[in-house]
Amino acid sequence: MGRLFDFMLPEAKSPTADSTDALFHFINEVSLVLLLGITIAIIYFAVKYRRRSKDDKTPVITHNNALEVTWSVIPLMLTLVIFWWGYTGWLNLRAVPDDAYEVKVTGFKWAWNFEYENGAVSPNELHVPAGRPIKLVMISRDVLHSFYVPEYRVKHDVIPNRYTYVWFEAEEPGESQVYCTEYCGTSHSMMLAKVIVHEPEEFNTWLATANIPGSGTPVEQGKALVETNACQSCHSLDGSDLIGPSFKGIWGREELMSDGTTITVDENYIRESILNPGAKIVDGYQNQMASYQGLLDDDQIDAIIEYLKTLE
Ligand code: HEC
Ligand SMILES: [Cu+2]
Repeated sequence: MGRLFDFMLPEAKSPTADSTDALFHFINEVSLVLLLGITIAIIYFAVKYRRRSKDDKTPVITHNNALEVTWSVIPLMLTLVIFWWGYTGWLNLRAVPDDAYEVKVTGFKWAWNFEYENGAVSPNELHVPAGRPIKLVMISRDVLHSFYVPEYRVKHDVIPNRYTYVWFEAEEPGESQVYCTEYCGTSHSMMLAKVIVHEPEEFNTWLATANIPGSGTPVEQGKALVETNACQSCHSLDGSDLIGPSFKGIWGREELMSDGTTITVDENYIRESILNPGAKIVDGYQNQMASYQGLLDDDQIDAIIEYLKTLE
C-alpha cells in the first residue's frame, strides 16, 4: 500500500495480484532510481569537467576495471532478480489450484460466452463464487482475442482451434470489467463482459436458475441464442442502426436489397440470412455478417425465427 507507482494500477481484487504488483513496483522504482542517478551524474560531470580554456585537454583513459565490473555486475544482478521473480510469479499463475471451479469461455466477434458445469450459459457475464479459484478454459470461434481482467491481473490470448487457460480468484463479491485486449476488428472495443462475483451460496442459486441452452419455449430459446451468439452487437432490438439492420419490427418487413429487388422478411429469408448472409444484401448495409453454417442447427434457426417474430 502507498507505493509510488500505485496510481498506475487499477484496484487489486485477486490474491495473486500482490505478487504481480510487487514486481511491477520493484521494476518501476529501480528504474526511477537509476534514471535519477544517471541524470544527476550526467549533469554533475558535464559541469565539473566542462572545458575551461583553449588548451584544456582530456587525459587519455583506456579503461577502468573496477568501474567496468561494477556497471556490468550490478545490472546483471538486477536482471537476474527480475527474471527469477517474474519466472516464479509466472509459474504460480500457470499452476491452477486443484479445487478450481472450471468455466468454459468462448470468444468471438464481438462477445464472450461463458458455460458452466451444468450446461448453463451466460453471454457477456462471467458468474463466479467468491473465495474459490476459478479456471477458465478458453477458445475462439474466429480470430485472435485476448481475455483481460485488469483487477485480477489476468490476461491471456484466446485463439481459434486451441484451448488456453487462466485462473484467478475473486476475494469479494462484486463486479469487474473484462476486456478483449487483442485487436479483432470493427467492434473490438465493444467486446466487453463483466465478472460477477457472488457469495458461494448465492452463486449456486444463480447457477440453478441460469439459462441452459435447449430448454424453454422456442421463443425463449431463440432469445437465448441471439444473446449467446451476440447478434445484438450488430442488430439492435430498439430500432437503432448498428452494423446491420435492427431486429425491431423485422418480421414481415418489406425491404429493398442492394440489387434493387424488394423482399418481405419471412422464414426462408431469415434462414438464408443466417446461413448465407451474402446471398441478399440489405440496401445501405455491407456484407459484414459471417455465416452461421455449422454453428446453428435447424432447430436453433427455427427458434431464432420464432423469437424474431415477437420483436414488434
Ligand atoms: C458482424 C455483425 C453481424 C452479426 C454478429 C450478425 N449479423 Fe446479421 N446482418 C449483419 C449485416 C451487416 C446485415 C445486412 C447485410 C446483409 O443483408 O447481409 C445482416 C443481416 C441480417 C438479417 C437480414 C436483416 C434484414 O433486415 O433484412 C438477418 C435476419 C440477420 N442478419 C440475422 C442475424 C442473426 C440471427 C445473427 C446472430 C446469430 C446475426 N445476424 C449476427 C451483420 C451481423
Ligand atoms: Cu476480441
